Amino acid sequence: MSDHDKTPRTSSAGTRIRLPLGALSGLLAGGAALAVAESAAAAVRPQAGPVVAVGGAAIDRTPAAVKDWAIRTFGSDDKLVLQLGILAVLALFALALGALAVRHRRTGAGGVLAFGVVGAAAALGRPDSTGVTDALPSVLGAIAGAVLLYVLAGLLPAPRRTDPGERGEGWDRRRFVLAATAAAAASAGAGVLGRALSGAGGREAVASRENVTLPPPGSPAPAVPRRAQVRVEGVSPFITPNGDFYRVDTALVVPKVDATAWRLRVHGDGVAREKTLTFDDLLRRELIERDITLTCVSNEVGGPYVGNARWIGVRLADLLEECGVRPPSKGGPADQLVARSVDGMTIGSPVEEVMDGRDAMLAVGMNGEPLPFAHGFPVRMLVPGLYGYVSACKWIEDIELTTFDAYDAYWVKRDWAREAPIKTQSRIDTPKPFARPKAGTVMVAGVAWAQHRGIDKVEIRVDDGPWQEATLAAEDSRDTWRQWSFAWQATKGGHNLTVRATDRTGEVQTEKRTRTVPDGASGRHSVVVTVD
Ligand SMILES: Nc1nc2c(c(=O)[nH]1)N[C@H]1C(S)=C(S)[C@@H](COP(=O)(O)O)O[C@H]1N2
Ligand SMILES: [Mo]
Repeated sequence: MSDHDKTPRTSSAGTRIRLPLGALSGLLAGGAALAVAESAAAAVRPQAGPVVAVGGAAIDRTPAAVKDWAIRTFGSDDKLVLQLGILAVLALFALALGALAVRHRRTGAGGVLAFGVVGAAAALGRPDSTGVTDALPSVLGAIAGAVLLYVLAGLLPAPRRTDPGERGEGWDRRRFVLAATAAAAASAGAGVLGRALSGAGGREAVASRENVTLPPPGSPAPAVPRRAQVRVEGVSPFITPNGDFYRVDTALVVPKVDATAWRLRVHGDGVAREKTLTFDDLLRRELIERDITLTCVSNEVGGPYVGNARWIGVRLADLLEECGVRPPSKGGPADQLVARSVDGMTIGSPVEEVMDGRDAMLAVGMNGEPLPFAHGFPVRMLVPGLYGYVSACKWIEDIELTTFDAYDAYWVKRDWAREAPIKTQSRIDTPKPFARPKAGTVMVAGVAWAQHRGIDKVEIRVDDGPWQEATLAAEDSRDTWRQWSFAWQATKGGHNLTVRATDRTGEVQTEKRTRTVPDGASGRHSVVVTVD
């Protein structure tokens, strides 16, 4: 062994690995904190977990424009991206706190506790928070993480070697590796346990949904006209299957509501007779069955956030009348109906429209089955002709009659319009953008909608040519979209196809492009294709 070999090599190696080992300890502590917190949340309430709570708080504070951008960019994956983002940020902080703990054990551990406070505050601040127990997951997780970081940091190699001969001083590699491995295994175990528990949490809800038998509607919908569906490949199906129906909501965890424990309360200004209804109360009433096309205000021109389903439910206007509610035009004091969901969402609809004779309903069924959980089981509201954010409250549990002056609902507080009838729109489903059809007859086809007004005409323009009338498919109802097709004699080269619809009030879909905020996008959909 040369002299050189006697220099404090192991010690400097020990010192050099202190920082990465510290960071690793931070990561392990963060993982343990999350695993404990999320499995505690699974046992208490999935929504109380720090990731979901912080994510929910972030969604509520996201400016409309950013939310819009997120929906546009990530589509239905927006919530997944948000949660991965939160995890990435947490991982960075965990690494930093671990590195800090190398020198300052207490401060590093204290930092982990501080994150617990943030998670707890977010959970308690959620509109659906059920009380102080919601803070528990974050607090327990943070304590576990802080203790672990403190212990692991204590097992790191000592900062400086005085005697190079003493190999193991301050650095018990075996104990560190053991502790770290045990921590990782325990975290993984807690994570698995959490998953199992959260699966069990919704068991009553799942059973209650399986036990629902929808009674036959007293007022059935007529069969969809056979010719409502154009026979052109690439056009959306006239009825959107539940599995393909777009989903837009703020829920990071889909609420699983037990229908047997569910109640709906109707109260507020001008409600002479308050009511609290059970799910069975609703099923015992006369049910109506209607085809209604639902649209999201965040749908871009040509976008996918529109779907058509056959809904079964209770006429909302009848129920309100039984409670003594009168619309403003008949002297009622309330002009706004605020629907509240089990997850704290508030959606405000105009009482006048809800009671003007249209088929506003409390829906219990969608395309022949109880509402899917993601679409509002056990009960959601629908008002034909209004965007979802002002009409279609999912997981509804409370209806309050009030005024637009007195109360701003969730989205209105975030820059969206108080009232938002659906704008007349049309979309080219086929050909797809940048398609390369062969010259000759090319079928252009798609959908157009102006719910509760109806579609009377759809026209197509090729490049800067004249508007040419498309063939309308049969109309199902004026509350549904309408399909159309156009046999285009396509000539070689690049072409731009534009569509516009005219609704039954005679209004032609405007070419003026607006953003989705505050009351829905306007403008015309066009598709660029190259004909070979
Ligand atoms: N509880 C609750 N209901 C809600 C929402 C929500 O975020 N939470 N989003 C609304 C919006 S913006 C739309 S467009 C429709 C979408 O309904 P769907 O997801 O069934 O298509 O639900 C509405 N109801
Ligand atoms: Mo929406």
